[in-house]
Formats: sequence, structure tokens, C-alpha cells
Amino acid sequence: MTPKITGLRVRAAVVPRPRPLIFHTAKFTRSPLLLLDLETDAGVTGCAYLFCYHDEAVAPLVSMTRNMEPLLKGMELAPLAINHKIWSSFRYLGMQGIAAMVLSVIDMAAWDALAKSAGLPLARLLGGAVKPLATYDSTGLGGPESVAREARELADAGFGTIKIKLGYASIDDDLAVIRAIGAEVPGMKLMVDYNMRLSNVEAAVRMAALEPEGLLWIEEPLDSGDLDGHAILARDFRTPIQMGENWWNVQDMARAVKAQATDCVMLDIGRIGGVTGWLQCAALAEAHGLPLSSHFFPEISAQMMCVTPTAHWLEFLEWASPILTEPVSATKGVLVPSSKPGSGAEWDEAAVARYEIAI
Ligand code: SMN
Ligand code: MG
Repeated sequence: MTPKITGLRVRAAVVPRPRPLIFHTAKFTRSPLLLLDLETDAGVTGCAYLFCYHDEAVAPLVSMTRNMEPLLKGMELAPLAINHKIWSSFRYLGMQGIAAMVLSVIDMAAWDALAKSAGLPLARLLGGAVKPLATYDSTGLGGPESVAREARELADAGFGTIKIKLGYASIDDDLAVIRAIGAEVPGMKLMVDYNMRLSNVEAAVRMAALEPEGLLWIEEPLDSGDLDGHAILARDFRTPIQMGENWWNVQDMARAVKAQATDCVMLDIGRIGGVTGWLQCAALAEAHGLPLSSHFFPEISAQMMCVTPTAHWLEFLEWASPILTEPVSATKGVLVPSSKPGSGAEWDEAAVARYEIAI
């Protein structure tokens, strides 16, 4: 008998970040989260969370997710059909922003429930094998001394590759941070992330100066919507361009691929349409030979990387660890995905009770 959806239980929690991330315009010292339990009549419950970025976004996301219950109640636990039904109902609203995040979290929970009902890890349900994955952690934007200290901490934790934020006042300041890391942790491999802070002219200047550094990628030097600008940088410089965390659906990715805007792609499963959206993008990445990395959500992203033909790097940014029974961990920069049934995220209900907020 195919399980049917009986309800959506939507909660919110604000959990501490083990290691605060201080960026240009945001200090991520805690994680505002939406927790979804997709309940069924077969004794399995699908679990998924959303990182909401800002406290102000939690209530709208919780409310919009709760409002989806009447649409889904009684539906068979068929994630593709569920995804299609939500897409159709949001057609006039537009599949981006909060709508895309609500679609994504429900999709993730539906696939989690289906994997649990089959008694398989999500990667196995999708036909893959659970395998170890290369992973990197990230530092903040605290200047040479602070970032070198963070790099030392991450090296001591076994990471041989880290992503650093750049976009200081000048390229000399950017290079000073890279030099400080090289002095503190010789041999540490780096990718850098500008988080869309540069102008086209400044991006060309800085990418030229960074060419000799052997960086694994330069992420979002320009606004994520400036596909032509990224295409020029990808054409003119050897260091690979990385983008994708701000795509809302496979159509966004298709536009970037058509514009030849990027050398690599990275998917945020909490934005791109969940597991279903990820699978669509993974096929597109394979067709174009684009290395595919993850953004956030290391638990479920690890399952998806096991079924991604061009899997590249797993981002280790763990926002929900304090409320999970088995937080992700990495040894020598390698993460082994969960082999338990489901997508790898299970609530530690005592911890949820500690950090839950009433919405
Ligand atoms: C990032 C974005 C938002 C919060 C933390 C980190 C970054 C990444 O762009 O690639 O992880
Ligand atoms: Mg980024």
C-alpha cells in the first residue's frame, strides 16, 4: 500500500553556530531554522529543514509551509507528483524566493519519507552507492590574522581545503589574507568566495592578480544575475568561476549554462527545488561536463552527491548540527554520508525543545 500524506508539522528553532561566521554584511552567529515533519499514514515521517538566513524570514517561511497542508493532505507519497503539484500551484506566484524554499523543504521531506519507507539511505533509493566525499569548510572575513587562525583550526580538524571570503578594501588586502594562510598552514588548498561584491572592472583586476594563486575556484565575483559579466571572466581567466547557490530552479541553471557564465556549478538543495530540483540540475551538469558542488545542507547534499555524475566538492557548513541526532563529521577532509534509511537528518527532540521558538 502506498503511504499517504496525513499532515505537515512545521516548527522553528534558532540554534547556536559552533563557529560564528562573520561576513561583509552579516554575522552568522546562530542559525534560524524551519523544521518540517511530513507525516504519513504508514508510520514514516519525512524530516527536512531550511536554513532561513535571517530571523525575519522564519515566520513567513513557517506560515507558507503550513499553508501547504490542505493542498497535500491525502496525496500519495510520490515526491515527483508532490513537486509538480506545488510547482503548478505556485505558477502565478513564481518559483523563486520563499516559494522555492517551501517547495524545496517539502520535496526534501517527501523523499526522506520515501527512503525511510523503503528502508534505504536516499542515495541507495535513487540507485547510487553511499561513498566517501571530499569536503571543505569555510572561514569568515575577519582579516589576515583572524582568518589564518581559523585556517589553523580547520587544518587541525583535518581539512586540507577551505573556502575563504574575499572582497576586502583592495586586492592587496585580499592577497594579504591568502599570504597569511600560506604562512600559517603551508599547502592548504583554497577556493575563494566574493559573494557578489565586485564590479565588473574590479573583478577583472582582482582575478588577474589571483591567477598565479592556483585557487580551486573564484565564487560569485559578480551579482548572480550578471551572466554575461561572469561569462567574460570565465573566458578571460584560467581560475575557474563558481556559481549557483542563488539559483531557484533548473531554468536558472540552464540560462547560466547557455551563457557559459560558469566553469563549475553549486546547488543549494533548500532553494533549487529539493531532491527533485537537484536531480534535474545534476543531469544538466553531466550533459555539459560541469563539476557540481553543494551549498549548505551537508546531510542530504551528501546523499545527492552520491548520485551526481559530476560530483565535485561537498560544502561542510553545518547549520543544523545542534538539533540532529547524528551531526555530520569529516575526517581528513572526507565525509562519509549516513547509511541509515532516509536523507541523513534526524531530530534530537530534546535539543529541538531547547532551541524551538514559537511561531
Ligand atoms: C555563504 C552564503 C551565506 C551564508 C554563509 C555562506 C556562502 C557559501 O556564499 O558559499 O557558503
Ligand atoms: Mg558562496
